[in-house]
Amino acid sequence: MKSETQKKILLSGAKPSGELHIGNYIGAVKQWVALQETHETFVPIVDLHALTEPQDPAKLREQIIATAADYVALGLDPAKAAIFLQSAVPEHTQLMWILNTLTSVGDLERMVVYKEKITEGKQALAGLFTYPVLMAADILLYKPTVVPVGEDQRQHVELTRTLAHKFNKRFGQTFPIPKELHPEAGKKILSLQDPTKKMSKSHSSLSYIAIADSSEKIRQKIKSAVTDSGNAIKHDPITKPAISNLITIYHAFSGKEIKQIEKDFTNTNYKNFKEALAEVVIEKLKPIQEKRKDLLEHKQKLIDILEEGAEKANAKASETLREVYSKVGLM
Ligand code: ATP
Ligand code: LTN
Repeated sequence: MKSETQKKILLSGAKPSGELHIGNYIGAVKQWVALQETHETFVPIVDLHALTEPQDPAKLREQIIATAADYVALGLDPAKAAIFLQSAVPEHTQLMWILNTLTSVGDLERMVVYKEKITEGKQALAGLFTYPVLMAADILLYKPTVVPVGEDQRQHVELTRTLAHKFNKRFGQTFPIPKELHPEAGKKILSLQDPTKKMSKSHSSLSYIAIADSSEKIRQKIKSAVTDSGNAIKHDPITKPAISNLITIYHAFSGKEIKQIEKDFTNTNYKNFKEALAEVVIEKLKPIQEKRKDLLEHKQKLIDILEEGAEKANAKASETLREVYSKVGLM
């Protein structure tokens, strides 16, 4: 038992509700790729979560397989990480039910992401409301030590910890308390069109750079990105959120320190910096896009990866669910 709680385990996931973008990469996937070397890694494509907003079935199927291609092309290694579909492991929804019986409606009503979606005009559906409980189930099933996510998911991971504490208190020690991890820079990449909002696949495509975007599109999107007043390439997220965001993207894609980037672009202007940034992003994405294209031409290989991942995930998930059912008194 003790060794299990000490084992390093990672769980995190992305929704196939659109195209994976560089915000997803910098805020989350990049960390998964680094940590798969030292952690037992579970990275579901959370397809059931995608259904919390209306999806066209044929398009959703395409997005699911494209997300699997993105995962692998971005560096997740199926030999090290279990890559699988959430819907292929029924324990996720089964544990969700148990956690639903411990979740207070008041806690769900406080979820900022839910409130924002309603303000944006999304329908107040029960699935959208209880979506953090399904996320808690995704996480707790694998008893992870770390959950690397973007900043927008902080409150959901907090709820997960609350539910783990509640369960442990009532039924005895079961779930280790997971810790969320954020990258040092880039936990919230901002929309290219509106730096008061995070980059999001549910907003206009000009506002994000998809992993699969062509060089032309990348140049165009960066060129038309909103900038702040002035012309200095200075990282100051409070007074210059837009240019700071572009500098953070440059940092994430080039590995150059932010101070160094400021120095390198001291005597230039936004236009020159944007052109340089576009080339850095294009260069970095090129081999990823080639791999992605190749994977999508061999879909059976992706399906095999997902099946193998689901098998690994299922072994762990069924063990946890059995333990949970027994502790709560189910036969
Ligand atoms: P949407 O924005 O459409 O609601 P999403 O991109 O937030 O979707 P996911 O694909 O599930 O949803 O996100 C995968 C991971 O990427 C999560 O850990 C999330 O926190 C992170 N992430 C998403 N957007 C950003 C962003 N703009 N900056 C940093 N991390 C992000
Ligand atoms: N809610 C997250 C996606 C998500 C997730 C998870 C992230 C679902 N289950 C488990 C980390 C761990 C989102 O909207 N980005």
